[in-house]
Amino acid sequence: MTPADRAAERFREVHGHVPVGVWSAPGRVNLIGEHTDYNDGFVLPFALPHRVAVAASPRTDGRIAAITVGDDGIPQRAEPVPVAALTPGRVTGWSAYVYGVAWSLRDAGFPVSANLLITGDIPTGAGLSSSHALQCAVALALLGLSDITPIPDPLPTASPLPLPAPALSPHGTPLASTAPGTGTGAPPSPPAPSPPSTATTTTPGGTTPGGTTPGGTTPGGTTPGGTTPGGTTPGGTTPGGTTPGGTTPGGAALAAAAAGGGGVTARFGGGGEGGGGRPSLEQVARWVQRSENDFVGAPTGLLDQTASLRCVAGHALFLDVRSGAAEHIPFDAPVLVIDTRVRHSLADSAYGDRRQGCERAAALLGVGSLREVGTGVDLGGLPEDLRPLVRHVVTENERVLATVAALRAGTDIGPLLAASHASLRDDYRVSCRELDIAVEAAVGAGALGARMTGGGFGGSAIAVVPPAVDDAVRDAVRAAFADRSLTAPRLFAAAPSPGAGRDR
Ligand code: GAF
Repeated sequence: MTPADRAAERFREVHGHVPVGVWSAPGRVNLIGEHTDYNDGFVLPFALPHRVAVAASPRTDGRIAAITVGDDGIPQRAEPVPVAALTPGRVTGWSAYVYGVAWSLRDAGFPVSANLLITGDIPTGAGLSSSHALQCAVALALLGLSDITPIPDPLPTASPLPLPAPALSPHGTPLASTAPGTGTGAPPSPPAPSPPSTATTTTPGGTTPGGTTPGGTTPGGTTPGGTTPGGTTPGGTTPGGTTPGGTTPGGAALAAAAAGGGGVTARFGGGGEGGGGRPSLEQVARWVQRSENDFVGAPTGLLDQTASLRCVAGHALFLDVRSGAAEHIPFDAPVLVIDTRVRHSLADSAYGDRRQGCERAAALLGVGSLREVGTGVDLGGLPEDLRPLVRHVVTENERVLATVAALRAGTDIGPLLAASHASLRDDYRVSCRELDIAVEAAVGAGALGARMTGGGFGGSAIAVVPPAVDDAVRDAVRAAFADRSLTAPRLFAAAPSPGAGRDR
């Protein structure tokens, strides 16, 4: 039975009538582009087949009520709350993820009084974005009860994404661009299937509201719905010939990435109201982000909500967080997900510390975000603790672009995944022993590439595993954990799956 079927059935049992509708949203893995989203950079996630489903009907008493049904089948009820009384801090635990979305949508002008029943099958606390799937499914359900269906990304209009950012002098002064396609610009206007020019990209930052809101709870243990919601990396990471000169982030890499075609591009302005007042999926992602940042208190970026809402089956989503422009890149490599079972929490201070470090570094470099820093920049003027953070973000953005180029060219992305993991482990320091063991064992047994995925500090790794070595890789990973007396990891294959939507 799918999560949507289960949600509908349990809703009827609990409320004595069928729900008006059922909406669901997937978890995600990020192929590459980690900790770049809150730096206005690039990401490349795809949606998992695992989903959170929300069965919903409107209420007439101005309250919102939520029930989750986990693996044990026992409903957990959150206290119904008057919508008008929703305010940050009023609710904690798993229900904050639900009521926070209602709060955000209420402030955006939507009626949100409803009964919600939530269930799902995304492993929680595994870095697979179960909490974002929950929030996205709730958002679509609450909008759907008002007959509002967000405008999907237009398909297909092939056009390249903008890339570019000014290189900086050692002291943070923007230098003149040295490669075509660099500049400060705004996203080029729609469909022009040609390589990026010197278009300017001023679209203000991906709009992370409330970035550093501290505190809050995490969706770990109290799983809404289901199985669980809950230095050196050096240059060698830019694959051959894609990056010129080194003073600009990816002029040619972007050109290569962007000019390839074959994908499907959706382009929006920074905001996202569509025609007739229908919100875009990009706008819904921002409402969900506001809920998570300011109601739940986790200072996350836009990667996960956007992946859950905007991914499509068979594709990875190449997203420029700064402009909101996205392109669906065909992706069919066999990916093995390795959940280390080390739980992580995005509301823990380590995530916020990294984010604050990036913001401090950007301020010291005199830029709005690290997206604007070029690969050739001398970081010697920065405090020592900030240099590796910047190095990771700058090289990771390059690697996303190079990965897109490699996917289009049909070449190996393994070295890029390896370099990403090394950078996250050594420079950004968000990996952990179990993730490193998983990555090393997978690659040692024949995976083409592997890396941690998501925020880190536990959670999951991914490996690209050709069918011929699938058994060997699984055996090697299990053995590596068993040999060290670690809890057995959960392993499953994942193909790019559909994004969020209405099920019935
Ligand atoms: C978590 C966050 F929620 C994302 O916004 C992103 O920063 C990611 O960690 C790291 O890339 O999933």
